[in-house]
Amino acid sequence: MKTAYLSLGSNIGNRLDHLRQAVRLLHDHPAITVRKVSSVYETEPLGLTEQAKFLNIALELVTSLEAAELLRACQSIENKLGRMRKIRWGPRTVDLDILLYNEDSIQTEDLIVPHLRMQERAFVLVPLIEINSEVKHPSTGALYREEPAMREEGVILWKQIQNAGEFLQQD
Ligand code: PH2
Ligand code: MG
Ligand code: MG
Repeated sequence: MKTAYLSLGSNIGNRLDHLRQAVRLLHDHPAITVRKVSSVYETEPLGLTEQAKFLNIALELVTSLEAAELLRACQSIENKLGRMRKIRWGPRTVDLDILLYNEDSIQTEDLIVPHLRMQERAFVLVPLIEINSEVKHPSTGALYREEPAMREEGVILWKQIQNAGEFLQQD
């Protein structure tokens, strides 16, 4: 079994519902168990700033899938939830990014782990550190909690979550 950390984000429609459905679909996968879910944070959009605020969470899962298979599972959930809006070519309702996988460093055409620039993004780091404050870069050993981006503004606790079960069960 491998441990992986994911970052999830949504900024369209019922954002919380999209995150919850994505976590449920992950957990329902026969080869994936979602172990921890962070609180939900409302975050200022980064990159393209002319868009709605995001809800972001991080989660910890264990899986027998290889990293490439986990990526495909994530993409299939993105497609499934994106399609629910029935807007052709419309924006995705949920984004699932693999941050860390089994302390591996991966560089393929489809997947780079650790996720590029995750250490510069408070909307990734703050939820991640909440579920595991000891996570570090697999090759440099740098603790993510010590990254300066951790102290950036624009990441607000929106809904406190105590455990994964609670997150999945709420209406
Ligand atoms: N995702 C992006 C671009 N910008 N900003 C926030 N706050 N949260 C995100 O999840 C996010 C973003 C592309 O994946
Ligand atoms: Mg992303
Ligand atoms: Mg993505």
